[in-house]
Amino acid sequence: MEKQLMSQFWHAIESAKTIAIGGHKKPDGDCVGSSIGLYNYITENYPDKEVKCYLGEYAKEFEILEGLANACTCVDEKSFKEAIHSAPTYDLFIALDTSNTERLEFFKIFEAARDKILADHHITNERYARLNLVFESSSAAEACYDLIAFREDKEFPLLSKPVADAIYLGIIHDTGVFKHSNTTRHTMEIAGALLECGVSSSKMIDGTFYHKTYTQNLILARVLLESELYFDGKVITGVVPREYLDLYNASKPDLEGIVDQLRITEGVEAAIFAYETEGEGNYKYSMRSNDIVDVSKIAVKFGGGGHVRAAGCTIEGSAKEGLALLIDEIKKQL
Ligand SMILES: [Mn+2]
Repeated sequence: MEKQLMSQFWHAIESAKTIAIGGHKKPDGDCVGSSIGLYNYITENYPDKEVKCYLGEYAKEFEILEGLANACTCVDEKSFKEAIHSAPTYDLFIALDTSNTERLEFFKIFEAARDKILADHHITNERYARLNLVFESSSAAEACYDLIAFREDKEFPLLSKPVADAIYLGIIHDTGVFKHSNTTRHTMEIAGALLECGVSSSKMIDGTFYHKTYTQNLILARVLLESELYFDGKVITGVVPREYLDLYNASKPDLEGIVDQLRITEGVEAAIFAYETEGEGNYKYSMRSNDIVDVSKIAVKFGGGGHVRAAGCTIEGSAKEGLALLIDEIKKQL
């Protein structure tokens, strides 16, 4: 990343008195980790600034992060509306881990802010802010680390535990605990430096990544039981209709990780996981691939986005119709 852009990023923060940090809808570990990491760093280093994090409904496991409860405004739909309604006009909005404005959960607050900047790692980022820093990084959390390292003027600065834990959490979630192809030497070196900051590594990995609630296990089991294979087992699909959420008393965060379980099935190249969104009769699709298929290309075709090996989109209509369209696109690449 160009030094000039990074210096402009910090200049925007320094020039603002009130700052909002926000990420994408259905916040995952990277979205929460990068937001809280940057929040903790700014509040530690600029105690005179008023900073608030705006995150949608996140998984309970992330409460492991120090600062999360203080930082955040919102966890459910009711408080979401209240937060939008009562939000002041911020001097600066920092959007993290979000490739376009449709994906940005608190777009209204972003729109109203006097200045807007973003830091992201999605190749499909639409550069919708005044200042756009799109890193070639494993995660938004890794991008935040590089931004902090730039400000500290050290390759591997010593960070406080609340900052280090949050960034570590973001990295492990977007790299699948350092196993996805987006993990680089730099990612590992940062992780090593974070260990020296006292990160609770096994607590973060087990507590937020491998740990599953009983509800999550039940819904995962149901999806696996009903999963379907195509093209000699190269493609696998799994579906969660709205009624399953009620049946198992589950919510959206409980669906996290299901697509990865599908992807690791022997012989599978690409996995599609579909779940019905509230009210509208649409399905949201998460796609993963192992070696060949560029799922980001497919997602973009249907108005979504993401990465080569992990991407998503929303398609109107039944899961059967949506899956047929996506399977057809995958077939072209196989
Ligand atoms: Mn991310």
